[in-house]
Amino acid sequence: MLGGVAAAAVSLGIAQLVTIPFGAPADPLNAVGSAIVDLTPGPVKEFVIQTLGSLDKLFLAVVVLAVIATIAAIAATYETRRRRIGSAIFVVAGLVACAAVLSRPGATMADIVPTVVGTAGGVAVLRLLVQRLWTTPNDDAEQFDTTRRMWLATAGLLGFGAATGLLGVVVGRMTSSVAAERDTAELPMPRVPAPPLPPDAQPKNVALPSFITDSADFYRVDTALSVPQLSRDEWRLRIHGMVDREITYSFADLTQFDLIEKAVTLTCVSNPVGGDLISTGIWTGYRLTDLLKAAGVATDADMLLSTSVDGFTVGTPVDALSDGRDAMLAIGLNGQPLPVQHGYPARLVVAGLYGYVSATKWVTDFELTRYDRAAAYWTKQGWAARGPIKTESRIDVPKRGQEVAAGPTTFGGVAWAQNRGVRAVEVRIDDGPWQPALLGAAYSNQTWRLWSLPWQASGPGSHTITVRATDNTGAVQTSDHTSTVPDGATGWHSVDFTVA
Ligand SMILES: Nc1nc2c(c(=O)[nH]1)N[C@H]1C(S)=C(S)[C@@H](COP(=O)(O)O)O[C@H]1N2
Ligand SMILES: [Mo]
Repeated sequence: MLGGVAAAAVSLGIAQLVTIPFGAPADPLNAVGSAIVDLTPGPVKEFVIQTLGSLDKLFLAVVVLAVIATIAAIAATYETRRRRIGSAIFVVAGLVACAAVLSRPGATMADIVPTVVGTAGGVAVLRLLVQRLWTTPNDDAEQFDTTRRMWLATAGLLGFGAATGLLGVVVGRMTSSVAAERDTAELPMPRVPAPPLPPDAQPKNVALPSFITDSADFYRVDTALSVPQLSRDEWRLRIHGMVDREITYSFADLTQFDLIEKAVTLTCVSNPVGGDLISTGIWTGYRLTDLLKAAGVATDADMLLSTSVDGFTVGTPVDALSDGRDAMLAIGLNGQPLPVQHGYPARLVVAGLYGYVSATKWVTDFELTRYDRAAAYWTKQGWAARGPIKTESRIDVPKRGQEVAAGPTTFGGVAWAQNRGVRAVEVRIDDGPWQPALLGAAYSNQTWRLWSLPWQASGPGSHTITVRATDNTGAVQTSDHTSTVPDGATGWHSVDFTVA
């Protein structure tokens, strides 16, 4: 069994090395993982995102490696000199991996070379172990010899597999990474800069998230197992479908358009009540209306189906692109070129819509189409076709179970209703009356609002704090608890705490 695992390790290690000249799309492990992500039912994905957050990808990698090791271990026990059942199982696994590689967007026949070479290497090791190293012992001394030889060979092969695999991954990342390009890339000055932040947007005396989220702290959600590495030179944006004429922009072509800057709060539809899949950034980019004008959008097109370089799709209502909310093709976040994991070199940002229908990262393709003809990635998995962000609020202080010292204290949190704006936030302690919270200054209807509530803690005892927001249409956040599927969670956020 251990020999089988060693054969699999060599197989994967060699495949990683051979992947280097072909690039990430030819990486069989990555392709298998991505295929699993795509084939996993939506609710299961949702569960994993919610429970593991950004650790979801590490979890998947560990599971995939464990499954491969298990299959290899079992396969090896069926391999004999005459009956090559183990080898056959390796070949079948190799074929499955080839299919996964070819199922990736943009894959070519050449991309299966690393998988084929790796599979051949694995089979060769399996044969070697069975034919050359394993001899049926005649006596105890020979038994000892055979066992020792097998252990040594297996350990050596495991080490070889791990070393080549690691080398392949490290060198592959180094040669394909656009991190260095991104770090030195220029972000031109916007012609229309974002208005400055009012000094009182951030409430005092309470440790709340910063109104503008640090790029390093910005939440991240995507299906990309390895972050797409797309240089500005390689980047193209093709606009096609229901348009008067097709256009393809290069990155340099974009300079003909007005560069604008806007603060927008992004929110994930998978954000549970009280969750942290929400962040605010200052985005630099080009208005989609400008980019689309040259193509001429047909009057009966009602969906912009955008696709990323790794095949993720998003459907955005055409209405939302031209109703004055300044939907944009963003190239910068917080005054820097987009971080690679947030979509370098270009992504969509459309205020007021959950990320799965508005925020395509590494975007390369715009198809103008109709909701009755096309469906995007998450809609096919059971999420709503349209996803306007719901009015919600969250308590950041106190934390659940926190022990608050008796005396004056300040609670606080955030509230959001992008594209409508937050008018009021109310807080209730236990079953007491709703009290108005102090609101941080409003920046725009496209950003969240921070709130605080001074409170006199007298103890000891346990309490519950509950929050609800009212948006600028006058609608009060609903108390109905619904799940994140299909179009975003609702309900009031409550936090239990104690006074010492
Ligand atoms: N290419 C690509 N873009 C994507 C996604 C993705 O999986 N792939 N996920 C979307 C979702 S669901 C969200 S919530 C936002 C998150 O953007 P962020 O990671 O920059 O915060 O990206 C959107 N854009
Ligand atoms: Mo999302």
